[in-house]
Amino acid sequence: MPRALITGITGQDGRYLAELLTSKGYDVFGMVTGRDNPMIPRVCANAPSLEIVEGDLQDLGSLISLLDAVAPDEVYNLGAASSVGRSFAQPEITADVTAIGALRLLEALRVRDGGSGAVRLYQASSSEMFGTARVSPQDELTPFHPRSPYAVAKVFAHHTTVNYREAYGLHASAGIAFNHESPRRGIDFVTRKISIGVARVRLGLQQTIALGNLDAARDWGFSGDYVEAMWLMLQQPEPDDYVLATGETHTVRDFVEVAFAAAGIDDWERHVVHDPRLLRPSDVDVLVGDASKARERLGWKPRVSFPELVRMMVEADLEQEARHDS
Ligand code: G4F
Repeated sequence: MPRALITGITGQDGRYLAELLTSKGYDVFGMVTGRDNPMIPRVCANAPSLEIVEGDLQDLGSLISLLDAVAPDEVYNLGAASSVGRSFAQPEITADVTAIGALRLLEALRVRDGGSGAVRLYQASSSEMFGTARVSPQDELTPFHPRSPYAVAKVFAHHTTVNYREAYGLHASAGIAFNHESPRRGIDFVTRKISIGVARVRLGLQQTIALGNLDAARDWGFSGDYVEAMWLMLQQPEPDDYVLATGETHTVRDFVEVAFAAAGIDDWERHVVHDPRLLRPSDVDVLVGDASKARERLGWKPRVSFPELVRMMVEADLEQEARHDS
């Protein structure tokens, strides 16, 4: 049975990936920094054979010990301080976990396996790295212009992954994933904030949703589709980098409108208030990806459309909020 280690197991991608790998017969190990994490029972609920193990991207020794103990065939580095907004308030933690954390994991793999490439690594790179992109749509060759401490950290992690591949022969691939969402998304992110807010407005539990920049446009797909591409990348004989995207872009305003419509509310403007405190010191205006390479070489394409994604999230939150209220 192949063995996989996932960092960032409690995030939406970690959970969908653990379920996918379990269904493929893997032994799956999910890394947490401490066992008191309240997400652990929820993560294990849908992947009963998942084994929770301790390790920390901020501690090289713990990563070396963990690789020794788990002896994985594949490692998925999904762990990061992943809120772009919060990275402005916590730039140092962001850099340590997201940038140096990826370096530590690469070092642990290098020390353990040298250049054998026996262990395959997936690095979660991000479309945020493109930032103020001069080219649209963005592909694997588009230059980076990061606009947040988070994005700067991801650029470091991305280049370091490529460097370890070239310098030491590691089988290390990076997925430059555009925004991907799901009912499991954390409420720090705008899509889930909107879907929960819409559900609560529909149920009469709140009147308004406070939002910042409504004009930002993102290429939003479904997390469950994106983890399939992560797995496919590690099945390739040669490591490489791939953009993962839907090729469509929508504004935050579009998301709000479609979400309210999914809950049967047409006059959404009455329920949205602008809060300037939610604006970022620098934001990314528009992102849209070209995933031709992933389509041609991996045979991957996202299945869930933008309206289906929004509806899925709103319906899940309507159910959840109605349960909490009863
Ligand atoms: O949902 P967001 O916080 O996602 P963002 O910044 O695009 O980053 C996400 O996607 C990246 C690419 O995959 C990941 F690397 C990253 O880890 C994360 O998953 O914000 C989207 C847009 C921004 O322009 C933000 O300014 O929504 C705008 N926005 C408007 N009001 C808001 C809000 N964002 C948040 N989080 N909360 C608001 O109230």
